[in-house]
Amino acid sequence: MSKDSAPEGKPGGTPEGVLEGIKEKLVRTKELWAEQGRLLTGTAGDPERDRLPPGQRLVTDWPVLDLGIQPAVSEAAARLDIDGLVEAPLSLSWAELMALPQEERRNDIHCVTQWSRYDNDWRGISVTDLLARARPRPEARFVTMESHDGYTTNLPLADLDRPENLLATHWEGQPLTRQHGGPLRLVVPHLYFWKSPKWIRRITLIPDDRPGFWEVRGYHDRGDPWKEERYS
Ligand SMILES: Nc1nc2c(c(=O)[nH]1)N[C@H]1C(S)=C(S)[C@@H](COP(=O)(O)O)O[C@H]1N2
Ligand SMILES: [Mo]
Repeated sequence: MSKDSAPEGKPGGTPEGVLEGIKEKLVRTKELWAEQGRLLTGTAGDPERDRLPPGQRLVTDWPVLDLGIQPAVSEAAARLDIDGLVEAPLSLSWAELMALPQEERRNDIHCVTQWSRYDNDWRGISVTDLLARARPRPEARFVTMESHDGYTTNLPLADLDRPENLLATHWEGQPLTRQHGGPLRLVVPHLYFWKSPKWIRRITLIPDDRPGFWEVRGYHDRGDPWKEERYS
């Protein structure tokens, strides 16, 4: 995975001024994998029976994967907005986030590039809690999420509004490091890890699906690892 950290050329096909300096070669490689259906085993997994989804292998380290931009987001600059189709839009500062109940979760994570890591201990803020405060309107069916590096990803609202999901600030008792998305990242453990934005800035509730960075580049719209939903 460390070969992913080499800086590459300029981005192509991205909005002006956004995602400048991303690892374009890495992005192209992954797009090609998606076209070719690389890494697919063609077997369905059963979460009741197996702990490891099909085609995954277990790692004990924690690989770093991103577009090559790791924004330095200070706690003073950290802010989370929940907006769009909600009755009570939220724009929370770090202090306001810290004043909310801090919860813990333990879960397994699964990256589409085939690594899985068991028993990650997180601390942070409950997503269902925050959504309840923002009060989604009935027309809200999907979310689009934005991060400080320009990354975007999408989810059905039902996949975001699950009790195991967490807006994580800590991992194994320590503040989440910058490389893993600190100070604030989302963790959605039941889907491939590209659905868990690092350096999260905004969650917008919308009526219709809006594919994000990887989803427009051939990745699956939902990304269930048990169904091997790697690519569209
Ligand atoms: N903001 C942002 N979030 C992101 C990414 C990214 O490039 N930018 N990459 C995604 C991908 S593809 C993966 S596998 C995980 C990797 O998280 P990690 O580096 O903490 O292992 O973050 C996801 N969230
Ligand atoms: Mo990934």
